[in-house]
Amino acid sequence: MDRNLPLNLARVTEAAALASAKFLGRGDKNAADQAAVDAMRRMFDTVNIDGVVVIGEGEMDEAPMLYIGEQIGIAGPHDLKVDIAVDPLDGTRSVANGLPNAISVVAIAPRGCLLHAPDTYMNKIAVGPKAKGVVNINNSVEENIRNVAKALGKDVSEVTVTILDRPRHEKLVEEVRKAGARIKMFSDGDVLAAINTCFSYTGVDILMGIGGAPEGVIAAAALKCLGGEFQGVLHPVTEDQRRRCLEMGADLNKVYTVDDLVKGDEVVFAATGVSHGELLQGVKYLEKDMATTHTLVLRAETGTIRFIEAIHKLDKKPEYAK
Ligand code: VTB
Repeated sequence: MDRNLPLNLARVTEAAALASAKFLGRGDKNAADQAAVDAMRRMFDTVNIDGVVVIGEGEMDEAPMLYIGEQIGIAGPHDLKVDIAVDPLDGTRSVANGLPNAISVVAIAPRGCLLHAPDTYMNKIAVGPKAKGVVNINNSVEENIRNVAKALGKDVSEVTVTILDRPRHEKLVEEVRKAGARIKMFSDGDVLAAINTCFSYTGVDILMGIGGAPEGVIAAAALKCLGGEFQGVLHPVTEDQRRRCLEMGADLNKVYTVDDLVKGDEVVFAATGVSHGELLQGVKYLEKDMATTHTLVLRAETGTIRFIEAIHKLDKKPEYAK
């Protein structure tokens, strides 16, 4: 995989972040999402790949851009055939409501390497590299927390589990409390929450709970690069979702590991903060016509972790002006 591709991907997520951050707190999640999609799609037209979207904005009839199956990139005969997973704005509600942890995110791997996840829920567990190998999504919550505590050299009371704030997690919250660990709830964005487990300074040790399956593939791509662990079990809630999972050949009892979700070692990943978070700063508007972005860029082959801070001159990029 071209080693400059990750840096080009940073341009793609920066563009989407800059475009959607203008909608922070304006109460319009669709406008924020549309701006991110348009900007991301446009920037992809500058990237030398022969790409096909496998995780995107929906099926072709639901989404005019970045739909599943869309061919993107400007490929020459020698450019790599790749699978693309995008979430132009993970946390549309967060942006609309002026809340933290919204990101724009892209993962790319050679063709056939990213799982075509059905658009349903997935029960997930994620931990950072130090706790790799000690969790099992089929174990009890208490056992997983105890094993992570041991691996991190912490007391159980010092372990923090991060959980998506949804009514469906009431029982999980109870179990974590009973086990004696701390909880950090978040309102949206479990891709970033999974990544946070790989950086101890975010204060988060384990992600647990049910989120979107497509987001699970994107999180697994990042955790493969970061050396963390991710496990997911598909969790369709309606008969229709169940049927779709089976039609796509998915196994509802299988524990999908990082290697099932993202094959091989050639995955690259980029995420730019839209609103502020523990790991990535959101887009900040400085003096007139200036904005900053903060981007995480990862490459599994070498394991390099890059944080890129960029200052954008908005008078030269009028499409992102305030
Ligand atoms: C989660 C969350 C995402 O979808 O995956 C969630 O992390 C799952 O769906 O940011 P519900 O909102 O129905 O719980 C998002 O909120 C949006 O993709």
